[in-house]
Amino acid sequence: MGRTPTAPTRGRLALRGAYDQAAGDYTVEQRWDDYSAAEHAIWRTLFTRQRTLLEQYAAPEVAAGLAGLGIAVDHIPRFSAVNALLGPATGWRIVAVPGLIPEEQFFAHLAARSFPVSVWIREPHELDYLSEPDLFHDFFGHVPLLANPVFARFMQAYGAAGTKARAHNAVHLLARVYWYTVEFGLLRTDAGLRAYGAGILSSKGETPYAVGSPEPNRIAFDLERVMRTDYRIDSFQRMYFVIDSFEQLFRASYDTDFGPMYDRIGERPGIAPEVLLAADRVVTRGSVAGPAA
Ligand code: HBI
Ligand code: FE
Repeated sequence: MGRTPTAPTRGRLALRGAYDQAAGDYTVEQRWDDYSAAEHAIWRTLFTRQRTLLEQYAAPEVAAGLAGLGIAVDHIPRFSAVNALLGPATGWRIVAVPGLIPEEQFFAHLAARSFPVSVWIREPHELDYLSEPDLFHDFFGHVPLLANPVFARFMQAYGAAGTKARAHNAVHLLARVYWYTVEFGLLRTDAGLRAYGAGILSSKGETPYAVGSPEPNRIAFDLERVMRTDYRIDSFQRMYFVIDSFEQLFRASYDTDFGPMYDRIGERPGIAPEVLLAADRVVTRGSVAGPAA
């Protein structure tokens, strides 16, 4: 490896993780014994609050994953204990990282079935919002579905696609797929729409908003449509893409050659999330929708 990891930049934001202690693949030790009582209490507060929303708003696979991985309310999870259950379930493991890591290493981890989880947890004044992924977002939002075999295979295929996207200069297109599925995806179920995206599930406000608000647009998932759609990082989403099953997501990422899509979309400007197209299969037309494009 031979090079010292440096913190990736995100605009002008300084990232707060201890990057100087990371290995070449950006992993660090979790050092569970170093968490303070106050940090465990933050976990407890966030976990309790989000868990109560799951039954009404989340894909049932999320609660199943939390239960199957033995995640307790009273303390920050020990990654080693989680891995002892996650490995046998799907072959995945979680690894500790200082925070956001560069795309290249992020994709490489996913392709190798390891999911990077930030070691630090937010402070009391940040319970409702923060701009970097912390342990609560990474863990509560992402890890439960890694216990689902189909979703886990999708994540691995996504990571493998990352390497190809770099060669096509299309990482920004693949990032939109991640955003609109892994972070902000909705699933159609017999009981109605449910959230499976981590950005939704780790947010107290966006969980009911994504599933039930009349404001955002919601349209049926279509891979190329997703790749063409801009997203916002500083507010609740104005567009959500709805999948019918995790199998659909896996098929879309595994069977499709993204290369021709990347070439078709190229550097064309993205479609604003408020905009609905004639070809969209609209699930709910939001109050943010502009005139038909
Ligand atoms: N690093 N720790 C961490 N977590 C992420 O979700 C993450 C990242 N680095 C890059 C990255 N995500 C994005 O490029 C994704 O859009 C692919
Ligand atoms: Fe995330």
